[in-house]
Amino acid sequence: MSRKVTDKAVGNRPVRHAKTIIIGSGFAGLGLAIRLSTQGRTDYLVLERGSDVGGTWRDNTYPGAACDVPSQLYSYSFALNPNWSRSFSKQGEIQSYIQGVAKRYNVLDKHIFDCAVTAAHWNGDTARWEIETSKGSFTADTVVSAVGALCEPALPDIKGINTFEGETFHSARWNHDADLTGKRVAIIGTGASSIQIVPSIAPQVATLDVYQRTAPWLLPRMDRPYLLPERLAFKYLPGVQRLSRAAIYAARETQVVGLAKFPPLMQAFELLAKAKLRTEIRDPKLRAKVTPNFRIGCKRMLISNEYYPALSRDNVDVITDGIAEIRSNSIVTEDGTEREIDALIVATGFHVTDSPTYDTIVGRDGRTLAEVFDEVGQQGYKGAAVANFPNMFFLLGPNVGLGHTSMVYMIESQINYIADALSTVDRMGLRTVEVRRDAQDAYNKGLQAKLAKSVWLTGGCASWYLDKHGNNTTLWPDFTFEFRRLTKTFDVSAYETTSGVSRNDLKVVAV
Ligand code: N01
Repeated sequence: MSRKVTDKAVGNRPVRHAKTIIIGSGFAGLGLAIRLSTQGRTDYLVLERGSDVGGTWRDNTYPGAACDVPSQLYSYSFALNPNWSRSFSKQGEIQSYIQGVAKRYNVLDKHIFDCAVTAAHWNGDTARWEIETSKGSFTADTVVSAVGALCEPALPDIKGINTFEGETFHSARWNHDADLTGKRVAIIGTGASSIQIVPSIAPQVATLDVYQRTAPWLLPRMDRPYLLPERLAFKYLPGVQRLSRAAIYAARETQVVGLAKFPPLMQAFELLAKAKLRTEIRDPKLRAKVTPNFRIGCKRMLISNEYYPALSRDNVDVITDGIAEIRSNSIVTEDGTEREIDALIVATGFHVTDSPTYDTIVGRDGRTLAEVFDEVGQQGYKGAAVANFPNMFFLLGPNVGLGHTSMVYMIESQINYIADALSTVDRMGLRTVEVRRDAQDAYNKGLQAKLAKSVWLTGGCASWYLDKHGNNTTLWPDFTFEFRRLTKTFDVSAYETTSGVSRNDLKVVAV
């Protein structure tokens, strides 16, 4: 096994160099690694802070963790999985799929695991990124950040939360050693993670207090096991699986019309969700508590057939009074009620528009990504580049997220773009490539004009889709095939470039 990277000593400290360094090996980073390998590129490394591939599917192991996008869409187009056991896959099956693809495409020897990136600085003199990690220093001509938006758990800023003495953990860091059987448990949050956790643990715990700040909209989960004939057809007639995938893709794409273009159409979904609520919650008081007060789609639409029945259980209580304080063994709400608990689960989401990773990336003018975003908001160009950060690309950067279909589709669109960017840099002999500010501004003006009429901005809710400036800097506001078209090839004309490559000062070694 040999990795073609270069090695240069700085003092006594070896600095490993690779032409391209990818940070993170979830669906996005791994997908790009596979593309580079299949193009015959050997001069890249993937730095992954975890000890395995999979990203969010490696980390989110909470009870009930499963995908809310159909299995057929939740795979790479170049590696369809005929073996999905159900129409909506569970976490373990998705993680096994990702691990299997990494092995099959032989890219694991390009990975350095347990390697957390702590800083990345652009050095304009050498035209390189200097990267500090828990496993030493690296340099790279180009860095691709593939860390994703849902990787840094957000803890609520609630008085006394650190004084709680019982078992406590975030949904994305589930402590499987903690036995919740027969315990009095509280869960804060009622988002996509919580609605999967609640029905999974409710039968096991003594009591479950669900602290709800905003009631989510729920739609039916059309989940079922695949029948043997279907699985055989997927396996031996790949065209059948492609057809099934195309049909699911097309059906879901119709949601864009209501979500992004004409929100009143979302009322149809609202009617369905209200009917579900009436059928599944018979108690009018509980039903009133969990009835949302915003247009469906404004926050992520959730799917579950078990959540409402779980809330109706005798040992489950939905608490809508705000949390005033957390004490060593209880939660006190604003009405003064104190409820004792043994364990606290925090399902309060992630740092999306304020990711701590933004503090660690320092661009051309010495400002961090966090400082740049603080000023203008989380803006980028095609979700793949940010002005002031030369030779850096992003997978799952600003305004690439979706509320209705598979992120793998967006990731593959971005992989096309970035792989073409890297080829263009080579072909044109470019030393640096940085998106032009005016190109980025024009792109964002267009995005925000589209977003202004979307349900995410008109639907009357607060959500993690919006940044502190009130702009939606997370979601793509159009059909996903439109994004695919936009990212088909690298548009070098939108970038400032410099040429002249002379990087032969480094010897090539095998590590
Ligand atoms: O997080 P969330 P999540 N006090 O941010 C509440 C993806 N995902 O981990 O709505 C009290 O959605 C907050 O309340 P409010 C998916 O993209 C996918 O559940 O802000 N409550 C909300 O109820 C998803 O969108 C799958 O008022 C507080 C909850 O915590 C994303 O991950 C499965 C609070 C946070 O919900 C995140 O989902 C799971 C506070 N201080 C997740 N702060 C799939 O199936 C926050 N909350 C693919």
